[in-house]
Amino acid sequence: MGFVDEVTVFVRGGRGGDGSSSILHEPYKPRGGPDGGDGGRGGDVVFEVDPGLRDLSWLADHPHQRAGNGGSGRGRNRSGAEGSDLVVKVPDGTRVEDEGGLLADLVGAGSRAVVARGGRAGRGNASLAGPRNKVPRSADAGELGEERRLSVELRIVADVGLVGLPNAGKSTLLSKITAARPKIAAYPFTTLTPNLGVAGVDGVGDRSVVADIPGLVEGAHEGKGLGDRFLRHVSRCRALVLVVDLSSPDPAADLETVRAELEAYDPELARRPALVVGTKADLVDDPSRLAAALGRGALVVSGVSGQGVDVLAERLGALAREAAASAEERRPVIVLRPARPTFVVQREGQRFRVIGRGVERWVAETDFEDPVKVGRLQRRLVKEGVERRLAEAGARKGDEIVIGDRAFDFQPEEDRRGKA
Ligand SMILES: Nc1nc2c(ncn2[C@@H]2O[C@H](COP(=O)(O)OP(=O)(O)OP(=O)(O)O)[C@@H](O)[C@H]2O)c(=O)[nH]1
Ligand SMILES: [Mg+2]
Repeated sequence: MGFVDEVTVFVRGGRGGDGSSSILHEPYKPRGGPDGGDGGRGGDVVFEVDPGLRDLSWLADHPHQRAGNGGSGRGRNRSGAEGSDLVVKVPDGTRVEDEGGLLADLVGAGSRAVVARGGRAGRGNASLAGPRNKVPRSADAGELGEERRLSVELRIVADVGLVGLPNAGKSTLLSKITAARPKIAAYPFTTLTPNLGVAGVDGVGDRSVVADIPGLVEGAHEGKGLGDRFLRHVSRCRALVLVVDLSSPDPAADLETVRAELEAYDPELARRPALVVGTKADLVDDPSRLAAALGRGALVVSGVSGQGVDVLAERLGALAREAAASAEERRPVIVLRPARPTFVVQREGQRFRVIGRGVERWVAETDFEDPVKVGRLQRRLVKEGVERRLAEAGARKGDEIVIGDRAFDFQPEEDRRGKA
């Protein structure tokens, strides 16, 4: 029932399938070759915009999302099946962050971003065979998928936002210019979550998405009333309609309060294309005079008598058009992080520690009983630049190196080669 616009979710890409270690045995052939196939890659967790969704409540109820694991490779060069991707539908305007900051800001139907990559597949002994080792007896293990804790937030995407003090008459106007039927009542904070409607459907003015934002009070930007929870939805509206109750004791002061809150939250909001609307005209004697105090171009309307509603609908269309022309085109933002997790080298007294999810994982996945696998790990670390960075950090031959919960002696490759 409720409207959820903030949620924490845990996502995990599928594990890559293990490579197979197999030797072909054929009758009447003296020696078969390695024929272990590669594993299949792990599936990704993908977020994709579905414009039919209005909030994040589904995710709130299903906070753990995992993609499929890759299958293991098998003999006769058969590769493992690929893990299936998991596509999670999210509403338009979903922003995704992890500890490292913004990951994706998904705007527009069909926008998608990979939020947890599947692990790479392990190679089978057939593809590991090379001039140095023609018949490898072992294969690679698949890599674990990425695992992330995500902060997911919705900032609704609308052309026009209706903003004003509580009880000003915003929801009433939304119900007049769109087919939306929000709750309307004679007390403040009737609207607790943003309502959306589409204006201009019947040909009056341009088609535009209008959001009715819960009322703002003085101090909203510092958390008063419903606070800035809803100001962030305002931030994505291209144009604003400032709704003022003409029957209030001081309409001009009300307008100032709303403007000041927008400005305090984000100075850029105060510069957005905006229209001032004085409503409840039916309740006052001289609405035009009161509206004049709201500045030039302020409209006079009444949600009850219907006065001025058609003019409002037309002006709204024009405002949305003007805002769309001046605003940047809305595009999804997807932040690309380095494909491989990076690492850092830290000195701890006499020893050196290498910290990085990728390298720690490689070490954790290596079978240290198997010299072939240890050799492969070494080559992988060299290729990743671990050895070079250790040397730069001052590590000398024989120094203790710690990666994850393993300790090693530093043996730079040049030395190993020299000995061989
Ligand atoms: N007489 C008169 N009453 C109005 C008019 N517009 C709204 N009202 C009344 O004012 C009250 C508040 O209207 P809403 O549309 O719920 O106001 P709101 O700005 O959405 O209020 P919140 O959601 O609480 O922020 C209701 O009792 C409406 O019937 C109007 O033009 N004339
Ligand atoms: Mg309302």
